[in-house]
Amino acid sequence: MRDWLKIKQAIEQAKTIMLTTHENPDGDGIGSIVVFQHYLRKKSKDFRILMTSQLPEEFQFLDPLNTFEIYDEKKHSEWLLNVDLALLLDIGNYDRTGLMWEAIKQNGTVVANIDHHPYPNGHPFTINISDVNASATGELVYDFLNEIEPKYLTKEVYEAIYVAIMTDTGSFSYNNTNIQCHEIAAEAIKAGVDTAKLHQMIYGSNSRSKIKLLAAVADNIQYAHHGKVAWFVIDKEMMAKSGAIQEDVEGFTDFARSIKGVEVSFMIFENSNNSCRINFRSKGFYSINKVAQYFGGGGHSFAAGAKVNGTLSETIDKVLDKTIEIMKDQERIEK
Ligand SMILES: [Mn+2]
Repeated sequence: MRDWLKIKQAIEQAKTIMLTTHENPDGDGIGSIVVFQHYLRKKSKDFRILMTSQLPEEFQFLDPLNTFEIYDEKKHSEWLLNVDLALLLDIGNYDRTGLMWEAIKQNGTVVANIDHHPYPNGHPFTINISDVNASATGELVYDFLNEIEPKYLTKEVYEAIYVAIMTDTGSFSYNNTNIQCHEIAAEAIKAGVDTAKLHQMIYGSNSRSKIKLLAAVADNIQYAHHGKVAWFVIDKEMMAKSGAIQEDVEGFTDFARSIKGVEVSFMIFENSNNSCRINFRSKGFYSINKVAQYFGGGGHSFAAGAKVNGTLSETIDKVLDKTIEIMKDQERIEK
């Protein structure tokens, strides 16, 4: 299942490589890219990191040389033509690479995918290493280096791996937390990583505007299905009033899930182009990626997302109804 030689060979055979992760990137995607960035540098490869959206502020310390670029068709399409290998990390769904995917597909680029998201409908990648039992893609990239070239597991690389695993497991608290991720964390500490400092850099630097938005959200949480569902909306007005930016909403859906009696939470975020971004979280009884998949999105059983076209009020009704319907289906199966 984890055929790392294939990845090693694909990298060896490629002269020019593109690295990317999903839009609204998280610590797992960013940390995993940083690990491969170190590896490709050691291998003297010509590579670029192209992103669909900006690095959230709390992760910018992982990119001290500003090597993460935002994909721009005008600037990058010619370079993309000559890419021999596109390496996708933690992508979940290929269309979460936005316009880049179209270019990669048209160019017939070799695509290698390393991920721990499920692919219930198959995948279009040349090489696919996906393992849903891995706590994070960071755990997989650790496994790659550990098997292929353990000497590259330096303190710096361990920092990126630790960030990937810590953020994707909710600081070792979610259901995906496993033996391996604790073992890797121990290795990171042995290598000299200051885990408390990393935690503080990521979770101890919330902006005031984020907290102001969180206050507005907390004030407007709605409950449904006998209090098992907690949901909230973030509209453009709330964003403007608080002065928050889109990245600030990361973690809000987890916050709503943390309420006593709540099993499922979701956020409806109003985008500017008559569409909404939906985030789903589950405490562990309900698989909410089924709801995300219904709306064309995807993700893990207990953390998933989707994009829905339509106005805010249309979307609220659709998403709430479907969530409860799918929860009821799962309650029937359990009985
Ligand atoms: Mn992940």
